[in-house]
Amino acid sequence: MDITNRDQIYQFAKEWVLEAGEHIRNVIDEPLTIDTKSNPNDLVTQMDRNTEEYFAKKIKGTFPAHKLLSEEGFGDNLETLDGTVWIIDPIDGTMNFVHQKRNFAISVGIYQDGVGEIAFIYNVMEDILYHAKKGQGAFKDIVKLPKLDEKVTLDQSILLINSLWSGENKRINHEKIQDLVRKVRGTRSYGSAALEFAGIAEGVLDGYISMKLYPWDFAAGVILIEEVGGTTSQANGKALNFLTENTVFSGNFQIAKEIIDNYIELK
Ligand code: 2AM
Ligand code: CA
Repeated sequence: MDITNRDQIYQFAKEWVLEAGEHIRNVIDEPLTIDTKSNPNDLVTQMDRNTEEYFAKKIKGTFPAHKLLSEEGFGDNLETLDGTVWIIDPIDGTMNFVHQKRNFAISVGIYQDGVGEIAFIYNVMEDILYHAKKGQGAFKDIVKLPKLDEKVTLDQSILLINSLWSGENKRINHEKIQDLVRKVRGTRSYGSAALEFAGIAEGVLDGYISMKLYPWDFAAGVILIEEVGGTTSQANGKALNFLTENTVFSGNFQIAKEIIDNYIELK
């Protein structure tokens, strides 16, 4: 992707993200159609589908050769990341969207032959746009985010951790996670992977462990984190697979190795 081409794609993507977000804000108090997917707590609404369809139409209408990898079925069936691929979660944090009407995001990562080039994470209700172009740093609205703190230690860290504890997931050694929870300064769970990545990029959170994320949950986040000098991988340190679900560790390099080597034991 050459620079001119990338800037053009970035401008379209930004316009569409902001427009989709504005629409959601305008109709946030209207009644919602809520369905469930893989389980009774895995929610999807008409707004998730409509927003994804909006992006699919815009992308295919403007860039017919580009491909779309997305959550709600309007994307392409991809077997590789060859070419220009938009990886989109129309609403990341659907449970928050339904229950709280806030704390959710639109997440858009644009990849060229598997390399992350452009990222947007839009906190819709707070109207805050995190964005990045590869090699040019990460931004929160117009403010360039500094590189992550190189001096942070595990016992000064805030760790994002979600329902590792729940029945579905018996693939992790919970005793070691309990040791980790005792070791860090505090834990948080926001319920939107995209906003959790954005918080790490901003330097207000230091590490994130999830046992199950899909490419649309992390595609934009990976790019933002890389631009501030952080790292994202599977929870065992291996490279992410952008075509399947993954376990995920993301965070500050200073604590990544320590957590992955000493506290995350996958079975
Ligand atoms: P979603 O809201 O787009 O489904 C919640 O901790 C985070 O994990 C959200 O970013 C959520 O994305 C993601 N997630 C991935 N798979 C999920 C699932 N099966 N059920 C609930 N959240 C899931
Ligand atoms: Ca979603």
